[in-house]
Amino acid sequence: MSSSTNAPSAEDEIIFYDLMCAAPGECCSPNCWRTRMALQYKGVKFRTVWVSYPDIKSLVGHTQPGKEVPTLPVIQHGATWIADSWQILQYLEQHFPSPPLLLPGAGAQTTHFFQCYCESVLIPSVRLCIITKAPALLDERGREYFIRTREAALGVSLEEAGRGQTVNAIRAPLGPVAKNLSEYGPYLGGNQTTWISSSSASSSGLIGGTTPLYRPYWGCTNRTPASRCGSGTRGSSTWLLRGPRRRGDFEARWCIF
Ligand SMILES: N[C@@H](CCC(=O)N[C@@H](CS)C(=O)NCC(=O)O)C(=O)O
Repeated sequence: MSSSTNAPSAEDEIIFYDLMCAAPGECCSPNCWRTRMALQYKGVKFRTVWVSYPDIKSLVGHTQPGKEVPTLPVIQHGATWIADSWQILQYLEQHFPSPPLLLPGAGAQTTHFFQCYCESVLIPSVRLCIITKAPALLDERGREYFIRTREAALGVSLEEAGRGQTVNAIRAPLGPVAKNLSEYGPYLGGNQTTWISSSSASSSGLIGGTTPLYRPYWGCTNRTPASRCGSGTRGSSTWLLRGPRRRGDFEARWCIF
């Protein structure tokens, strides 16, 4: 996180650096979705700067000193720049406390645990399945960059890496999520929408955007314009973060394949 002594006011517009996708105005990055949902849920005034993968370093690399591969999302508020969706959440909670996205009782630790679970267990369980489909979501330069860097990291072609992989691999790691929801839902935060829902919605949105089987069951796919992704009235935002309309729907969406 980088900051400045010229403290920005809540009135200052936030600039949100989001990942550029295949079609203008559509968002496809699960990490950026979290931030977009938080901004929209809180009703914060912001505008988006769309950044193609190969331009991330030159545009926002200074916010992540020493990091060879800097990442999005990044926000700029006045002279203050914040990188990383979790750090951005902390900042937004502090400067735009209402409505809150952290659980009042369990606070940051439980919420952080769930985000780590999404990042290090849920998404990796199907990473090789979705990695072959992700390039189609990106703009041309982003696509070329994504394929080149991922193939270099994997040491095989994306096609080869994805061979035999299916989305069913997510069934087992989703079990505890479904159990928690059915016992304590309707939200992953109990009776209210929280960052936990937004982390989970972003992960499922990515899978929904890359896996046709999910598409009919998910309201926010890679084809959902950014303006409609968690935006509009508080009601529609809540719907997106919650995903399902009825108690128990959430796991049905996840486990429908
Ligand atoms: N934990 C980070 C992860 C961010 C992340 O991995 N962002 C991806 C886009 S979805 C990125 O910018 N990757 C840059 C690259 O691979 O060059 C967060 O939540 O902000």
